[in-house]
Amino acid sequence: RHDAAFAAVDLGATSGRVITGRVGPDELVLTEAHRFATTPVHLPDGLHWDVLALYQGMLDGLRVAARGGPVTSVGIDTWAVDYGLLDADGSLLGLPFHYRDARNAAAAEAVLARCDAQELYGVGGLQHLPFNTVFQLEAHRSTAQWSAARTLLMMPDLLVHWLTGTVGAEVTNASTTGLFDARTGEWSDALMGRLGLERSLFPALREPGAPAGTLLPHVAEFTGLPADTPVTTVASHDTASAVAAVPATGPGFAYVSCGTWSLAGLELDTPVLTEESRAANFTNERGVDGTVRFLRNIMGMWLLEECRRTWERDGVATDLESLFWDAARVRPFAAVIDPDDPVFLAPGDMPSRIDAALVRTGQQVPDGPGGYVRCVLESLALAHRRTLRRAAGLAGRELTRVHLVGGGSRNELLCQWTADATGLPVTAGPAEATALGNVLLQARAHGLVGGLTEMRGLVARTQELRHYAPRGDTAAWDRAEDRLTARA
Ligand code: LFR
Repeated sequence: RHDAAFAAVDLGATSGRVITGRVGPDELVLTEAHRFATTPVHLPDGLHWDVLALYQGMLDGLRVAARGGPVTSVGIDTWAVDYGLLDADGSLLGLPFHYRDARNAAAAEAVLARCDAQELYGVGGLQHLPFNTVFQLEAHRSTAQWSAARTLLMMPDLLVHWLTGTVGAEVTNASTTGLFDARTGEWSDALMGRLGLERSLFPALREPGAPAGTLLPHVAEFTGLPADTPVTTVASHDTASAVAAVPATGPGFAYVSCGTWSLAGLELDTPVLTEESRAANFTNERGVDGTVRFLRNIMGMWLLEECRRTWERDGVATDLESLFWDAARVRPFAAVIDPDDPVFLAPGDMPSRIDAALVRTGQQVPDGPGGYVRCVLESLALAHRRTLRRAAGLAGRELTRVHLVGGGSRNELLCQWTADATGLPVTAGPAEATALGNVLLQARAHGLVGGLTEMRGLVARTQELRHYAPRGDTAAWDRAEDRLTARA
């Protein structure tokens, strides 16, 4: 086996990155070529992705990557659920909506009035989130764009299309639409029919690892990459990529993929589509090699990011080091919230919304940024604990370890408190799990690494990980949890 370099395009809710990953038998090294903001844009009709800025950021990054040496292939992952519509000529119809747009809640209700939640869950196995693609489409249907739409492409598929001209629907991301059959791993013609959605809108599925074409001539010219550079289908849903790179070396592991969202759950072989699981709002998203990510979305570092955005607007210093320093000195459990409260979903003043939630539940509001940071991190650790315990119960599993990956794994307070709250050892890192998963899927498609176990072994051997042992006092977390339930 030789070694080779792969370019991973990884777009997230706050930043986009192009990262080069060098892979060899005992080598897995990432180099960041380019990073750019992915700030959404408010237009009169709602909140959108600036998809041209994303595309240009990706091209700029590929150009930097190309200067660093030969690139064997390119792969793209982004967040899930969002899409663009193409007309009969293949042109994009309007700017893709952002999943935090406010139009979805009413649309979700309209869909559920026609097709009940049990039926949707029985097929798609998705937790109810107001922004699931199936609900967004309902909102889109009343627009002029809709009648012209011939093809729906999920965000990474749209970017792959612009790089290569090819059209396809990558399965891990397709599984977040609500129109995908969690059992068969195929589009659900039945649900599409039931909801009056044209089957022909949805392209043929592609598995991670499948070739997705080569660069269009103008892309090759701009980036400086050879025109025969292949684009490889990766696990294009960022969470699927991140979980593929969890450095687990044995069974019984749970994961928390912690960035803007905390995605906490287990990897299973088959979906859990029971009424109990639906009521607990657990999702069954598709992973690499037909695995199932049985998890719940927890509001995640978004709470902290939005607090900081508000403080910056108000001229308050938001240097992370000092915020965490202050947070560590606030009295434990002075204030806890339920991060999953939908009031926290939309962009806007987060400290005020936290205050309102605390007042509603008869708690004192924090008297400074450190208090809010402590409230957010302790509440997230509690939510990790609640979610992982529930997942284990629903799936009939015993948990032995939590792998915390993603940007949140750099946060020592969150890692330690997650260990304390769950009573389980936490292995933290890699922070760039998503980019690693993207690179590894490409490397595998090019014969450099084997299946999931081998990929994970390579991550475990090559990446710097930190270990947090649970510190005895789970009782304090039990009491905090009881208080939260009592007040809800
Ligand atoms: C994480 C993520 C989650 C998905 C959310 C919205 O980046 O992809 O898995 O639920 O973003 O797409």
